[in-house]
Amino acid sequence: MFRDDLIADGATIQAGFDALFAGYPDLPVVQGMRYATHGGKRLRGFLVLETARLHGVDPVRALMPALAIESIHAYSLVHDDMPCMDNDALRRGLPTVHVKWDEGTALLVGDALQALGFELVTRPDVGPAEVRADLALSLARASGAQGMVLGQALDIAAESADTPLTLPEITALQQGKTGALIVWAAEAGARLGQGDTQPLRSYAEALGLAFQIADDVLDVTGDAAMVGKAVGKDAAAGKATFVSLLGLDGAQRRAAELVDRACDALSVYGDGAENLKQAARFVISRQN
Ligand code: GRG
Repeated sequence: MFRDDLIADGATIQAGFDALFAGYPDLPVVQGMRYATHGGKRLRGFLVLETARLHGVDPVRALMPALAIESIHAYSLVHDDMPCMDNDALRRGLPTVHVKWDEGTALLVGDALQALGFELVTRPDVGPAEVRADLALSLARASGAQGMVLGQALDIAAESADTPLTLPEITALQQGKTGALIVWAAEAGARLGQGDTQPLRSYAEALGLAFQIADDVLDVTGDAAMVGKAVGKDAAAGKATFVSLLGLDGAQRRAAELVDRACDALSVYGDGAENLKQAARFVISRQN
């Protein structure tokens, strides 16, 4: 059920981007936006659509927030891959935007995707004005200097630090860098339905950390050529990772504990949250 829904939601999100960009001019920046929003697991968009279903929200209202979080996520990847940051040549197994086009285009693609995210959550069909304002405010906090950008800044600072990060430090870094957008995506359904965000926040905080630990595990165990990642790049650069701090077994155990915690947080929803529980298990069993 979860895997079918992830695939179906991924197709809905792709169709949404196709329809959106059909009205845009055929310029390199737009080609880059299409390219950067194509593919990926669509986990964040799925979380928006699934938590909206859980709150009985009309799927039409949830589509733009789902596209918004995938757009912000895509912007972060485009900028993260640039030579001034991680300098990666491959993303999702394909050349990164600055390699396929150039650095100036990649900068603009990221900028435009970020702006698009905020445009999409404030579109009239998303719902009442107070809901759209709440989505925009929380998305700004999750993606900016209190969220993802903070995590990225801490990551950059760690590169020139004298000693590797401790476990609490790397946890705080990843809560911003990867966790904040995942939390926003999971809370979005409750925000759209004007319900309680707390259970979904608890779920997503554990899920986001499990996701990042699984990412560090995959850096060591995964097939880099398949997924376009540098195996153990952070560890090779002397940076602390969950695997370097906890060991491979310890990291896998910690991720499994976090998935249990994520599932426990959903008890208030009863059987309705089965898909979200399966999503949490998927996050630590995925191969890319
Ligand atoms: C440039 C402001 C700025 C932030 C960048 C999110 C981020 C911060 C950098 C991404 C670097 C990275 C590879 C982090 C590891 C975890 C992660 C976010 C992986 C990519 O997310 P997936 O696996 O990607 O959901 P797909 O391709 O499936 O969409």
